[in-house]
Amino acid sequence: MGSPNCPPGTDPAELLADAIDGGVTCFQYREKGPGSLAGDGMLALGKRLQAVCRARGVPFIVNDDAGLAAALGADGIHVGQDDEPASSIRARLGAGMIVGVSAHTADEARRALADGADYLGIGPVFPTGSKPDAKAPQGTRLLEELRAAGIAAPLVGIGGITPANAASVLAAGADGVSVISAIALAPSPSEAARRLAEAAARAGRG
Ligand code: TZP
Ligand code: MG
Repeated sequence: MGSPNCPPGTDPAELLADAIDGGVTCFQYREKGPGSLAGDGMLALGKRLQAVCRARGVPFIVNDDAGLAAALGADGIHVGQDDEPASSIRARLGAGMIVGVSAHTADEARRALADGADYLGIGPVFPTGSKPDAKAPQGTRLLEELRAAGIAAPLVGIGGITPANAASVLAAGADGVSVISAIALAPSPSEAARRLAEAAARAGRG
């Protein structure tokens, strides 16, 4: 989540605190799209969101921007297929950094794991309104394929996931679900997070 994902007039740090209190176990700072902050503003919001995560013992991961991840001393970085491979990011940012990679095919998934990715983001599972350049939704097919192929790495489903459909993503083999709008645009972010955490617990991944 980043500031453009939050309802107008909402403080992203307050929204995040509410969401973590409801059950979010990992946070990715993704400051992207129309109206997003840059430069000092992006850094300042990152510091505030990181402080919220630290106070609650939740890992803070930065999307895309290795410079920002290093400047903040983030716990991890998440990159896409067009970014630097996991191996060179880790070489640059340090062995202790969590490195996540988005994968849309089994080949991309295998390559990212061979490059040393700690976890994979798999999606978009369902249609998403939060990423205009997202690839076509693919359902839970790739999650199932990766598990059937014996891949045991942590997999996180992403794209259009809600408390109502999370169970199908977890049943397909995801270890967790990653959401933006289902929490950030919910009438109660903490309640939405609580319902997602319950779905994970019911699937044995709480
Ligand atoms: N990558 C694939 S879908 C997506 C990203 C960043 C957006 C997910 O947002 P939402 O609102 O949970 O569909
Ligand atoms: Mg990216």
